[in-house]
Amino acid sequence: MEQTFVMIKPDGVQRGLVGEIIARFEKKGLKIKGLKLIKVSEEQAAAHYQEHQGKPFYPGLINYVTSGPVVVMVVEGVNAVKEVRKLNGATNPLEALPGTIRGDFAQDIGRNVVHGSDSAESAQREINIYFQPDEICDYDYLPSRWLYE
Ligand code: DAT
Ligand code: MG
Repeated sequence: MEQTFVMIKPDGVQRGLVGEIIARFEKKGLKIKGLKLIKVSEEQAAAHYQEHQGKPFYPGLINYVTSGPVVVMVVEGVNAVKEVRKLNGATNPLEALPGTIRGDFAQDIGRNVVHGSDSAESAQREINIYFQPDEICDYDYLPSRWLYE
């Protein structure tokens, strides 16, 4: 099993999309192992987006992600990283297909509603920025036997 990190960004929370977005991950059969609503600190945002430091959109990105509460999640599945990024859709909502979260709910790359880690390694790094180990819950996810052969 693979874990990934998901964030419903401030626009997603403010626009009342939290339930809709979580429902998509649930219906896909992804196991939610951690879930909370938080305000992202400057330090967390800088650590999360360190790969983008120095790029023209970086200040706006940090401003955006720290501008209001977000929902952070630890999500598990056999190919959780890829499955989440597929459900999220392309980074730029203009290129995101209908049926994806960004394709259905966003229009602007700077307000693209949701984040998903780009690899298992990034996921572990990002989970550590936002979660304490005791906030991640291990439990029997009963649908597993109906999801995987
Ligand atoms: P993703 O969120 O799909 O992993 P990324 O890691 O390349 O995409 O970029 C992180 C976030 O930064 C992205 O969700 C939105 C913002 N961003 C990326 N490229 C941008 C650009 N050219 N202009 C404005 N914002 C951008
Ligand atoms: Mg990324």
